[in-house]
Amino acid sequence: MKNSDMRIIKIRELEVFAHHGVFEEETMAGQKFFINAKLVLDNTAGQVLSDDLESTVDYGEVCHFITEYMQKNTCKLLEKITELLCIEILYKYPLVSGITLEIRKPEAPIGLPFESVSVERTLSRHIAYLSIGSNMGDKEGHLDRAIALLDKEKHTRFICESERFATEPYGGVIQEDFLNSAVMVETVLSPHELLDYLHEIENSEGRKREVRWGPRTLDLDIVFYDDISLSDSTLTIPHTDMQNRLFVLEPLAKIAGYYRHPVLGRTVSELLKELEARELTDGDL
Ligand code: A4P
Ligand code: MG
Repeated sequence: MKNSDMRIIKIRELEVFAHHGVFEEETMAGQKFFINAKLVLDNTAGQVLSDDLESTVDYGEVCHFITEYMQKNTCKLLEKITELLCIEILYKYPLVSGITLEIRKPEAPIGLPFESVSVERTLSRHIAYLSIGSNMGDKEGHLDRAIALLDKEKHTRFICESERFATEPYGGVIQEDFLNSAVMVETVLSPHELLDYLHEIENSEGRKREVRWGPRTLDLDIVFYDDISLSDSTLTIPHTDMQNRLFVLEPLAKIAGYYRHPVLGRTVSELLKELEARELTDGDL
């Protein structure tokens, strides 16, 4: 990201009296915490001259939100409260795309002279588009439960799903028809963490990896993650074969037709049209 495209709001040494800690004396009596936050706001170029609070994030409101969240929740570990607060702020303030938060505890019961201890965490919010499919057992049920699980943990939020399409199997394995859709999520996970989480969800629906491209209770693939392009031994984003798959493009066009493939440089709707044209030509041969 270019520096001119972002704005940074910093909050320094916000003092909050709260009850986080491992020891009973900490959770009972409470103590002072100091919070430092750096909020990254994207795409603010057009708003440089705006003098309107609506065009930015109200730091006063953020300070009150942090104070209330710190006081309403009690965690043993500074790590946990820091993580939770980062996630809550990212989801509550859509203009904030990234945050670095430090929580300092100057009165931690250490029994030695020290100035303070603190935990710092940096997290960013990302948009991912997933392709989801099932061709075994209760297909609708597998998809329903996958979507509920995508929204269960704090690190990932379900935003929307396309309609579901009954599709013929792609890839040459003779098997039952699939039920496919596309899903948009917001997540603070990295691409590999998201893949691990999708595998957990697949496993919870009894997914077994027996035949490549074979029958499956549930398959969750990452199609896009922001506009990144990456490839290693476990993960390729955008999904390598998405431009050749009607069962990916057709649902995806319903929720992200305008989304531009970062490598091919064409939108999902354009890729869909091109694939349909290719399939028509192949059918004519
Ligand atoms: N992997 C690499 N990149 C990704 C990514 N972007 N998203 C790796 C998810 N996984 C990715 O996948 C094998 C490995 O691919 C993963 O462990 C991950 O490290 P898998 O789901 O374990 O195995 P698979 O699904 O049998 O193989 P593959 O090649 O991923 O198949 P696809 O691409 O998932 O296709 N026809 C219709 N109509 N509808 C379908 O949904 N699905 C498939 C499976 C075949 N035919 C279909 C459908
Ligand atoms: Mg897969």
